[in-house]
Amino acid sequence: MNTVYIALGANLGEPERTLRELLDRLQHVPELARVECSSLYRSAPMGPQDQPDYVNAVLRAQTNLAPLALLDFLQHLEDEFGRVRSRRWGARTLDLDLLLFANLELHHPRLTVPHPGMTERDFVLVPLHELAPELSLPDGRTIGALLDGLPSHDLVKIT
Ligand code: ROI
Repeated sequence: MNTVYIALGANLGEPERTLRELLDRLQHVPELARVECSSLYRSAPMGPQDQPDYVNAVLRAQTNLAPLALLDFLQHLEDEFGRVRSRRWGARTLDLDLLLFANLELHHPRLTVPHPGMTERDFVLVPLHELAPELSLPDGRTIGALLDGLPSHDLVKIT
């Protein structure tokens, strides 16, 4: 089994409800074990500002899937939970990003791990730090140090 971290984000429809339904579902899928989630956070959109606020969270799970099989599984869930993609960096009903896969560094046309944007995103680092305060990236940087390097956090904990 490998430990994986996955970022959740949604800002269309009822994002909080979408994430809670997803989390319920993930407790019962054979692909993932020991699913644990951070609090949910409300965050202002990064990118185009003319879209609703996001609800973001990070989950940790154990899996026997290989990285690309896990990616397929996550993309399938995005489709199932009604992803609507209008434009790059536009609003979406559910976005699932594989952040970390064990201590692996992977560069594949379909998948880069660690997720390249994660080190600059408060809506990823804050929930990740809540879930795993001692965690570090494969290159040795700690989540705490990355968080200290961010200019400010603009996140409100929902639960
Ligand atoms: N902004 C926030 N706050 N949360 C997200 O999950 C998110 N996802 C995105 C972009 C459009 C970059 N902005 C976001 O894909």
